[in-house]
Amino acid sequence: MTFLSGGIGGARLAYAFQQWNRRAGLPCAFTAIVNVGDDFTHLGLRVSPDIDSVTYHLADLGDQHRGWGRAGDTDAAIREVQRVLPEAGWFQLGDLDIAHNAMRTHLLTEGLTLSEVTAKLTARYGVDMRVLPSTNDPSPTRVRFSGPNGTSVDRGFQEWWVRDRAEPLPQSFEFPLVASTSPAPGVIEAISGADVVVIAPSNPIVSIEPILAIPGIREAVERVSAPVVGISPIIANKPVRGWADRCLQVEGVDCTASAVAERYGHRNEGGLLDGWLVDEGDVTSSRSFPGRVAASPLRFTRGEEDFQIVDALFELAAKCEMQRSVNSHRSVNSLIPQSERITHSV
Ligand code: FO1
Repeated sequence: MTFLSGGIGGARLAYAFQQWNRRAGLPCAFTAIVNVGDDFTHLGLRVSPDIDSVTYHLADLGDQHRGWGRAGDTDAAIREVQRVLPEAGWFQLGDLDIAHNAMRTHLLTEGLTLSEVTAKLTARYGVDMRVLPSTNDPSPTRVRFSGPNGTSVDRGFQEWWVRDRAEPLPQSFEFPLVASTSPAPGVIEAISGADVVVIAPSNPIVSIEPILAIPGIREAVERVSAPVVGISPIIANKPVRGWADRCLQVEGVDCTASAVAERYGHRNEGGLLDGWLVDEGDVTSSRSFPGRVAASPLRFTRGEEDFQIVDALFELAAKCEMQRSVNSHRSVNSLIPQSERITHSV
């Protein structure tokens, strides 16, 4: 079971998968492929926010209110930065988080790849789920703004998202280095060998798209024989958190569960999804999506609702699997002369 993850929605899904796996008493069968487009160097530290959100949630160390950083962390270091160098104090790195990012920076400087650093740090935090960066190559998300007289400027993602609180609305999001990246070791195999591929309820534009844009990843998802199901990051036309609505607006996508499903596309029409899991209130409006649509409560609580979401996801995946095997049977059948075809109703 492999899932594409970014931001807080991906981290909460990772935690739900982990708890479901533990309740089932099974060895961990999940692999997270995590966005690295948010990564940047700040105060000399190499920060990987989406990898850290997944790691902290799985290690039960995450700040549940903010969704990022460490629970109960102190802020002596960042307050000193704000006192002495306020222009660098906008990114709230807690003291333990600084230690974590210093360890990442130290290991990277020693020559380890981001995959190796992530494997080492997640193991040290007792995390048994496999957490893979989408790529080991730098692939920063940049935010482009049109300027006067046809000029334009771009800004780092974190500067826009955190320092500038997602203001103003940009002209576009760009992944300028993505063409020269390659999937991190194990990523393509984790997709092609999966029995289910899940797209987490992450920001489709700045969390999932940067993963799919890594050469080979979108193609692997399109080609995989397993069912591909997504979880809507939008409930009742509002993002569960963050500014996904503003990001969707930049790409001309309505802030609705069905519009996001259409953006990912249906497998039979060259898209990615076989199935789409939406909040109960969004089922009717999602009828336009040609794939299978299923309903579930979609707000993670770290309690019973999480198990309901995972169960609903697996039930949807099983139905999509059945549909895919019927479709492939039909397509194989169509190659067989009519007289020799096996015909049975499913
Ligand atoms: N998000 C914020 O909105 N404000 C912050 O000050 C902030 C600090 C921060 C520090 C470490 C880290 O791993 C994540 C942090 N985030 C912060 C979240 C970060 O911007 C993520 O990239 C977004 O949540 C989107 O994934």
